[in-house]
Amino acid sequence: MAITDHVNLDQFMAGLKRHNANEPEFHQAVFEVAANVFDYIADKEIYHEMQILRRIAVPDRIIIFRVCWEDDNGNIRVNKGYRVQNNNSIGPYKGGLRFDPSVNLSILKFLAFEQTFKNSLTGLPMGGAKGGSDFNVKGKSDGEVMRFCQSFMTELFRHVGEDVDVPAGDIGVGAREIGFLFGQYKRLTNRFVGVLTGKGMEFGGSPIRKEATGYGTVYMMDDMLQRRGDGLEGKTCLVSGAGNVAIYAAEKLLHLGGKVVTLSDSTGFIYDKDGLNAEKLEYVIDLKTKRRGRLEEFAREYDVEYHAGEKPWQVPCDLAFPCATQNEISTAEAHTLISNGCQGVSEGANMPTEQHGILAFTEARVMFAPSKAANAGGVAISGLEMSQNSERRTWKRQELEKLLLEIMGDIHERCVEYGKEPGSDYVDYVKGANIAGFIKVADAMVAYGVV
Ligand code: NDP
Ligand code: 2IT
Repeated sequence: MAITDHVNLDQFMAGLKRHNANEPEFHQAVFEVAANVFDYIADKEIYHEMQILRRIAVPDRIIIFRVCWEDDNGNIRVNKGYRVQNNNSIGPYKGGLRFDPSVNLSILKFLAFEQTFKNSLTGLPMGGAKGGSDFNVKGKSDGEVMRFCQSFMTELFRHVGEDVDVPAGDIGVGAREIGFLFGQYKRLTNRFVGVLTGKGMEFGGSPIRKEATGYGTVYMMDDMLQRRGDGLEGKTCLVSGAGNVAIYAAEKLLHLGGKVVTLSDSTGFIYDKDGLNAEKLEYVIDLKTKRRGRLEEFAREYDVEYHAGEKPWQVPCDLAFPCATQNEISTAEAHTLISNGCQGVSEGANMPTEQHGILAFTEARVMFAPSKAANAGGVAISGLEMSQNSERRTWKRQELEKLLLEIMGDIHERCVEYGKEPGSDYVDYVKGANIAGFIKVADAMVAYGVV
């Protein structure tokens, strides 16, 4: 009998907090999984004997390094670089890079932990990782961003590789940054391999990778609605964020007949009562990805409401799509959404809802798709970008669109399988995603023995 057998959830979390002090986001992410998995494994002795939950909550390895670069005025600047290689039980480490001043170990550990279960849910062979830097891309010239990315990769290159660890984008890391990072990897190693995903189409990128996260988040909502005999047509939707995920979530909502009335950025949100259309969305894409401007400009251009320093959750809606960042829906905001009649939430961002907010949605029987299921479409197409790179060919857009739909449909089904409440029609998608994601990784770890 193992010595630490059958601790309860409180004891487990107390131990985790002791060993990972001052990492609230990491505690939150582990708690969300552990709370469901504890019950599921209660009568499954092998997972206790092999200490799976304890081992899964410790990253395989964390790399922290200095990143020096020169700004346009010749000043030497220093940032921190990170890669958290969380778990490679079911495939090479895989997960994005985030460049944002808020980046710290707690945030990257939570993201790498989440990524492990998300990647498992896709059904593709990918382990979990996350990395990044406290570097602020805002206000930097292209030359500064290039020099930073080159310096970052000059250290990271020795820890990644197409069969080892394959980073991608996340907040602050888009097509421009991936180009600089890939160029430097290729230069350092003299190898043209699929070491990053989200690449440009000219150098090994995949059709629909840039759209995949946002589209997938909407497909997940559509699947939840269809299960109830409903659909997106005519639904009033709140989207937060105005980056990669938010833009393509909004686009897919428009395709499927939803009415998107909000978008947000780090300085405020716009409320367009008439709803966005393709032309307005095109303006946002140009504003945010090419001109790197603020949504306030959109509000002026189209004469819509702009709420500085606020988030969109006070606006009455049918459906909400948080696509900006973690903990952007507070518990109080969850209650506001519920009392305003919100019927469903699909999380495009990673862990955007506070723990008690999730509880509030579940208790109110709101359809709630957690991030590790709802935003898995992005990494799924990343996985298929890896396959295409290995094959040295590019698949057709239609083929990938079909695969994305299928993968999101499978994830939805798996959530229903493990999350359907006995004696009721309600599906606890949080529970379903956590258990379904856990099983594959846990069983692989059992197969490997003590490693
Ligand atoms: P981007 O950098 O492209 O866009 C992020 C958007 O969110 C921007 O509009 C940004 O505002 C806003 N934002 C960022 N931080 C904050 C904050 N603290 N408060 C308010 N708004 C904020 O990132 P992505 O769209 O790629 O990522 C968004 C979320 O989706 C993240 O949680 C990420 O982890 C998750 N995700 C991303 C995937 C991907 O494939 N890219 C895949 C799965 C999940 P501003 O414009 O002012 O910078
Ligand atoms: O959170 C995520 O899933 C991502 N940022 C994308 C990861 C990836 O490897 O495509």
